[in-house]
Amino acid sequence: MSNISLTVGDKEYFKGVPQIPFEGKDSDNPLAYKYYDEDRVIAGKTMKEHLRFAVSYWHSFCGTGGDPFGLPTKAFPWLANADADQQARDKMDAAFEFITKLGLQFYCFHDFDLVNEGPTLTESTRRLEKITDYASEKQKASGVQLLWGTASLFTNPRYMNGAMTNPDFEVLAYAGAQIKNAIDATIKLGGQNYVFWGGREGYMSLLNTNMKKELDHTARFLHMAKDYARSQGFTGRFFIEPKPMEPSKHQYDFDAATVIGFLRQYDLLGDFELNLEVNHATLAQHTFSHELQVAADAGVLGSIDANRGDYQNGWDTDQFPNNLLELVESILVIIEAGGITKGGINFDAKTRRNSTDLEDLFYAHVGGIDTFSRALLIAHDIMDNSKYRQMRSDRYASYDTKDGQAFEKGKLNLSQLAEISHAIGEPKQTSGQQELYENLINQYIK
Ligand code: XUL
Ligand code: CO
Repeated sequence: MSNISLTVGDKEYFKGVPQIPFEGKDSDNPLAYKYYDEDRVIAGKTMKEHLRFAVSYWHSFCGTGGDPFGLPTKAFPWLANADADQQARDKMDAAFEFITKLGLQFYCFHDFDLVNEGPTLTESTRRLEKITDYASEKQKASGVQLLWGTASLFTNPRYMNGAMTNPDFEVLAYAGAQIKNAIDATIKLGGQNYVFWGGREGYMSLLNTNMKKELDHTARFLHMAKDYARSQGFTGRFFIEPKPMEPSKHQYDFDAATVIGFLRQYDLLGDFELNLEVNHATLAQHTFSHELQVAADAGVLGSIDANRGDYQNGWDTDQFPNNLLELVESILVIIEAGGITKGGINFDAKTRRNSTDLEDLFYAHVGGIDTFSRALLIAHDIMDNSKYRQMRSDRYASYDTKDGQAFEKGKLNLSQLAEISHAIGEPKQTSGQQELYENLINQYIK
């Protein structure tokens, strides 16, 4: 059972929704977990420790269903009070009720998810200080923790030309003030990580853009943010979240490989890792497992934003994850990388515009949590009981002995490679057996 206690104050927003129980795969209760059994131990860790699920504040408590063609569709009761401080507290009551009813451990926020941005920087700062006092109390009472905090440097019109990359120093300085506040809030709430997603850090047209200057500024900014956070005692990780486009035409943090190159170039590896999002991988024309593999191989696999895109649409639909095969393939990579240890799985996903019942928020999370849980069980089964790992290492067996091993160890030069090949002649053909691998994965989806 969850060690998270339910403290909802005197208001209950999700009336009639109980604490979500685990009932197993034969249950037909839509408000029960079929696969997420938090205390079940797999490979020495509980499911809860493996998965480290987080609820994202922005979609679930702030996202009211507006889109470029239509007005909001969702009248969340916690947004009804016009007083800024009271509305922020109501929203937080709803958030903690929701997270504790799901039995989850973590949440994530942007600064201006917690509070509405004020008319001045001073007023925004005051609002944030007030709500983070309240969040401290709610965290203490419930046991819910902060997985990561971040700052919204893309919503306000002042950032239309970028934040850290803005051609105007005054805008960059404002972004600095905002990030300082968001880092302070994260530290105050014991946040385990801090995220940078650069929605406007890119360009719409190269004609008016000095790319080198903008990237140099970004690196300088990230060093400043890291140095400030460390000086304030923050020991967590910083994550960069790659995304190729939207809202910018081209974003500098295009994909995992691009960000790793940037971090290496500007001496930021060591403190910074990646927060990878499924739908962002899709937009970059990669599979999610590709992005995970690139990060894992560079030692920077930090955290996950869980959702899915739409294979017919070219934009960021942020749907709740339900593609089991995609997640099994992804979790195979995560297991080989040693798991998600410092980050977690944050549901950066929104219910559809026409999913307007409060229960829909629960169905969406229950479904996403169960899909990840089921994928975790299947992936471990594949790793432990199938020939998958062996098949893949056998494929490279020619590098384990003799000349292949000498090549890997750097003991052969190009002339020697040529001599070896002359002696062997035409290599024998070896099948890649893709279909066999695919069948094996499918066989374990049961
Ligand atoms: C946008 C996105 C953001 C980041 C945090 O596509 O994913 O919500 O996760 O700023
Ligand atoms: Co995200």
